[in-house]
Amino acid sequence: MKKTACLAALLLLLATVSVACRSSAVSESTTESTTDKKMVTVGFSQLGAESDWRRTNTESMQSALSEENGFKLIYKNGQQKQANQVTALRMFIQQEVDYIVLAPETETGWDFVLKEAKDAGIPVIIVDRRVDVQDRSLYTCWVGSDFELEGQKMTTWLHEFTEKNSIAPEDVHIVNIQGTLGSTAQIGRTRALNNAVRDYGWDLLASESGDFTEVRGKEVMASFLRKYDNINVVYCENDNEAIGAIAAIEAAGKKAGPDILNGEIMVVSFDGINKDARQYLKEGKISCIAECNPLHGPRVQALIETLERGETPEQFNYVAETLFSSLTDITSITVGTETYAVEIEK
Ligand code: GZL
Repeated sequence: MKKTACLAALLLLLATVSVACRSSAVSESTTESTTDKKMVTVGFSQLGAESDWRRTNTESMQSALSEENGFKLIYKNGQQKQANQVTALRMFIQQEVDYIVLAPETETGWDFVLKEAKDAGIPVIIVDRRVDVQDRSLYTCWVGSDFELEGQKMTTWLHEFTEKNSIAPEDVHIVNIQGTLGSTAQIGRTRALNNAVRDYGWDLLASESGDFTEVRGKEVMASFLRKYDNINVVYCENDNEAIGAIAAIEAAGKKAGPDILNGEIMVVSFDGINKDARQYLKEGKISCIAECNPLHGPRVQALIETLERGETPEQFNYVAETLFSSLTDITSITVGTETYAVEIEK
């Protein structure tokens, strides 16, 4: 009897030890697999949700910087206020994230908080618009568009249009519905237009910010129409403004279209993301859209993965972009020494 009891006790002891080993092995392997899958924590400060472009950009970032891709993403929407973005960056620093990604509302006012991130040893990646800081080592790299080039492509296309249709420069009466003042997209697109007005001799009647939104685009266009009776071109610095402007044009009993010597008002725009804008392009209500690509998620993911490998990425990473138009007689434009195809959409 005693022998049996000893044997049973021994077997129970062995069973207990083997379970303990297995569970520690499991926990080690789990620990090991967790160690293998070191999640990279990213604090992403997005400027807002003002446009289709912005919402598409946010979706792109969230799907690229996902758990299955090895990221823990902390997303903060700044609601178009730099102060909110500064607060978010300070929170990311407190949380000791591995990387900060910043999509800045406007270019200035970032030196102090970026210095805090640098002092905390957290690399910062700037996405989309730029930051204007004294010390460029305050951020590791930037990825986005060449906004002035977007504007140069658009104004070159407009110049080609006037040449092909024998429209004298002094007969081009243009208004600019600008983007958010002080944002890199607005600065670049506005600079390109102002330089074209100077170089080609167009009549620039007025410029005012529509803040990249449809509501403000409509309000600004309505006010322009009340003030000027000779507008025949509207340069909208994004699609949402263009949709608002067309609503105002039609509410005023006028027609958006390319026949500008016979009373139509040509609308040109930037982005190419908004479905309504692309439909307007097919219908001829918008004559040309300069692409501004929002799909920066995979690009930022690649930059972080480069840094994770201990390699150094380029500091400035530009995205290639095109022009879309429904007018078939301009199939390419040349800016400087570069020629760009125009994608015709009918
Ligand atoms: C451009 C981006 C601009 C878009 C707008 O990269 O910053 O902001 O053109 C968006 O649609 O609101």
